[in-house]
Amino acid sequence: MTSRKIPVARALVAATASAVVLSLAATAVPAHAGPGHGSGHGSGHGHSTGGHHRQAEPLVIAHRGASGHRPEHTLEAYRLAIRMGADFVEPDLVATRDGVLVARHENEISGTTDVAEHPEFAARRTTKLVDGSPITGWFTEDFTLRELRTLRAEERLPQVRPDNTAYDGRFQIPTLDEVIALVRTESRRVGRRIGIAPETKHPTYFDSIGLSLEEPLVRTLRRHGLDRRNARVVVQSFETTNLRQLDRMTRVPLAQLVDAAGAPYDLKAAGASTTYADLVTPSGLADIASYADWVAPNKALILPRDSAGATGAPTALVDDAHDAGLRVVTWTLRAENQFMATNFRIGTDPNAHGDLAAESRAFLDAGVDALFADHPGIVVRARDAWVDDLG
Ligand SMILES: [Ca+2]
Ligand SMILES: [Ca+2]
Repeated sequence: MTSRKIPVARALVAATASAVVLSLAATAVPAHAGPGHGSGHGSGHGHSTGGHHRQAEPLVIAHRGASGHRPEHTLEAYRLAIRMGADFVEPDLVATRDGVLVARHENEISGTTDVAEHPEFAARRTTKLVDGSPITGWFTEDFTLRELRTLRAEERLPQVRPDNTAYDGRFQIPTLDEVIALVRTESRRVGRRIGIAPETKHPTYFDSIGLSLEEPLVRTLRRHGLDRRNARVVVQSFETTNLRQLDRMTRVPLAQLVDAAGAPYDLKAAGASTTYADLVTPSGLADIASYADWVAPNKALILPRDSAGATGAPTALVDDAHDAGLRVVTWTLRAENQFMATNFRIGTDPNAHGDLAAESRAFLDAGVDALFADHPGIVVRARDAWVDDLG
């Protein structure tokens, strides 16, 4: 573990050895600290969960932008999220054929663009093995940035979010550079320092085709002056190997994503039997804390559903993660009934909105430090009310 990655809780225990360093670090922390500000005590709400004192106001991260309202991963979706009050926006990152990082949830883009309507690209439809699964469609790595620019974004869930299809065909696929520029511009406009939470998608796969994601990511962060420990940036991955690499490549905070089932593909590909469940045991969390600052579990790992599909008491995960010195961000809060536990649903229409504010409160009460949300406006209001209630 490098010294800069020492979680603050543990660092405070060892304060006799590093009191001077800590006090210097503390003076450098801005009032409203972001992910990775282990010493971000600025807001001082003093909320206590299971004996753990909350370090800062919980953050709302707009998942793929305000993806509940606009086609995901477009500048328009990110901009709307910021105007709705989101603290961070999340671009998922994949590579183009010429090695440019662009924002898409998947390298296969038939579900989120109009590529199928472009006869000039018809011959590029193909089947590839991605993380061991055969996927058929069109892939970003087969297009130059210039070619991708001729495509337009489409709503990924047209049945669930029919209103969003009004924006189909209007927005381009943005580059990481453009997302960072937008965040900078919008931060000035709204008077808040908006953060960015890029996710490296399929890093083992991209290595296998000679388009490693980490180097262009770190280069881009550096070019924008964001390769800093206190930058409002957190880089996420479902894989472990590339986060360990990034820990040596960049100063920005890192987040280990953990799904409710399965295993990190890098470990699987290496023949290891380690599962996501192993990652969130106390010893697994301690290992994550050696290279990352955040753990980002699927929300079912924090509030599991009972046989009726309702949430009850939280698991030990949030407390265990805090004990390991990690902060916790969970995913994904979405307004539609079908994505919620039964106790938050309103009516029986799977596409109608349930009580997202109640779901937000349940996870805040469970002690999470941040929430990924498709509908950031609702979650920001719920978070603000929850913080106010703390007095
Ligand atoms: Ca993501
Ligand atoms: Ca790589």
